[in-house]
Amino acid sequence: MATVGIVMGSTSDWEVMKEAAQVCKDFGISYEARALSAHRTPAELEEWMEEMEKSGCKAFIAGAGGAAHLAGVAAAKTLLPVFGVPIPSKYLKGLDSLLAMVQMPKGIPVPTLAIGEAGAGNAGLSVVAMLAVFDPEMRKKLVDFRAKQAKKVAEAKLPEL
Ligand code: RP5
Repeated sequence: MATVGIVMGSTSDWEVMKEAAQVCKDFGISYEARALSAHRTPAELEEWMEEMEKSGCKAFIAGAGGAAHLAGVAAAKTLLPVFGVPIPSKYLKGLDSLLAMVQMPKGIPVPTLAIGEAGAGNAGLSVVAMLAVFDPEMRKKLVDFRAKQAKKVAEAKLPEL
């Protein structure tokens, strides 16, 4: 059983999507990551999502590039939240992926993060924040993470001229 399902349209998306997996790992959240496509393997995607949901998954993170319908299709198949991560694409640099996710018509939402690694990491942190609402231990971890991050930024030195 995994708490988070991380899905991406292709194994080529892993370089970006591993940031989401890393956040899950850092916060002690179990995850299962799969490369499954909305158009190349629609049946397998549906089957995997059903299995994940049955075994207690609480949220999905979906990353795809180009005409990135994966997150929208995934959101249509579940009542669980699906966070979208636009993957940088070859010609349009991920703007196409971003618009495909963020411009979902009203009714099936895809909360969409930034293009690329920052978005993948923030998708992981969004799941953390969601779980922290009901889990005091997770909340404590998030408080510690924020404090550590703030300290690092506040103590950073600018280079001398
Ligand atoms: C999308 O097409 C994937 O999410 C990936 O970002 C993009 C390119 O896929 P590959 O041609 O590298 O398999 O479906």
